Amino acid sequence: MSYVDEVLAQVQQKNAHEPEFLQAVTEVLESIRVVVDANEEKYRKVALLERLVEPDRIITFRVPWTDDNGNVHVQRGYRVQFNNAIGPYKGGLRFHPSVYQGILKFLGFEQVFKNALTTLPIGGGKGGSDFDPHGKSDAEVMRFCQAFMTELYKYVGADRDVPAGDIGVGGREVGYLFGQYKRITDSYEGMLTGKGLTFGGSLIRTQATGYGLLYHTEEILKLNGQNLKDSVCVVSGAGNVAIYAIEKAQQLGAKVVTCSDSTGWIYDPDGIDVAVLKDVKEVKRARLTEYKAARPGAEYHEGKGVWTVKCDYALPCATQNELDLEDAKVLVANGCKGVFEGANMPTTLEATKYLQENGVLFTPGKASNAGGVATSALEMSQNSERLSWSAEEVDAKLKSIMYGIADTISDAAERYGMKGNYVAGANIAGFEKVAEAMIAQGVY
Ligand code: NDP
Ligand code: 2IT
Repeated sequence: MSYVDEVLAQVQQKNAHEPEFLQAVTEVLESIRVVVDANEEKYRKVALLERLVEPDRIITFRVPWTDDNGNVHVQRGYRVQFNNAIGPYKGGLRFHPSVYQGILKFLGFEQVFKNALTTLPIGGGKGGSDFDPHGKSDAEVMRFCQAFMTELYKYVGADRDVPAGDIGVGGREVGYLFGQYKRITDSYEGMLTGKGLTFGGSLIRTQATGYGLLYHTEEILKLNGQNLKDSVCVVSGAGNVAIYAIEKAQQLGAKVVTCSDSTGWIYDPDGIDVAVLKDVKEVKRARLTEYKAARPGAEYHEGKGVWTVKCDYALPCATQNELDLEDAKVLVANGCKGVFEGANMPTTLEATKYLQENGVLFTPGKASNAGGVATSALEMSQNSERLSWSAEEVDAKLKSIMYGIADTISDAAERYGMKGNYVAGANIAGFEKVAEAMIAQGVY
């Protein structure tokens, strides 16, 4: 049996109850097969793949918090410190009722390769809780964040592990988490990113994932003789990534006609009004029915449906496995020419395969959404030198990183005779860097 198949079988056996983690590992190991086959003896000798698929450690803890009526609730908190071969663990925190160890292991594993692609010195990690911020008051969110950090502070630090936001964790939550760390440790350090601009945050971090996705898309389209101007795009999600992806797509001349949240979706034939969307989601924290109320020309539909709208390009920006084989078939039938992932692993393995086989340009989240964590690393740099860079400076660095990633994954795919297979390119380029660092540092 080949080394890849051996390790895949072990991973399946040991992690049978973590389907998202199995999916992420399968995608990566399948696409680095050619590199592993060429270096089998060298990698086997140091059990490189076995070490790559096992997190350095997983911390699990109880998070008790008190609601506004004085009732006490208990949530589960986690931090998965996956791999720090190329820098301190780095990756977001997710607060969502679906969170369990398998989701955070998949996200931490993806983060290892994504962070390698940014070219910046950051390892991979992820954390979070099954806490649901929907419908909670600010005071309840604050008490939860304080309780969460009261345990997490023991394991993080500016040179050790630097969390940030993800689903359900934005500027408000990062502020409360930072405040509690500062209070407990009596130190003021850049141990979290996505901070407010008055206390060490970086300009453009809020916009970075969405803007970065579009810079990446621009470059991939350029490599393939296409561009966004006058194209029609569909976007899913209505959170941090989706909002700034829509904003930048419009700035680049595309018309974005959809967005979605966890209960329904919007079709706005005149193009999404970003100011209205920000007011509904960032200020009021309301449902998309409020968007419809403010835009009578738009349609609101319950459930899932953005992939049924005819488009040139699709940008999934909500959550994992939100675009399946049936959706991929509809996109292809409607003439979609490219799918660029803003979320982490939003496309199932079957859908990815179908899109690639039908000539649709496809880039995986670990490449196309890396702008968020890259700008987090720029925030870490600014914190270390105790300076703040201008928005223009950060945006220029973000752009150059995202163009660079597109070129790197394109080159890596070509080097191994898989031109245009950006999934293979991203996994190979990320893996090569991490593998070299792990081998150089000895067995641990
Ligand atoms: P947010 O919490 O800001 O937004 C998530 C959006 O997706 C919301 O509109 C949410 O609906 C919607 N949604 C629909 N279905 C689900 C579901 N089943 N689970 C969770 N959300 C759902 O998160 P982000 O925009 O930050 O993250 C979106 C994706 O991008 C995630 O995959 C995340 O891992 C990834 N990502 C985020 C980065 C960042 O910097 N924030 C960086 C790189 C990747 P509702 O409004 O009803 O809550
Ligand atoms: O998935 C991701 O890359 C993020 N949620 C951002 C992580 C970060 O540390 O900025």
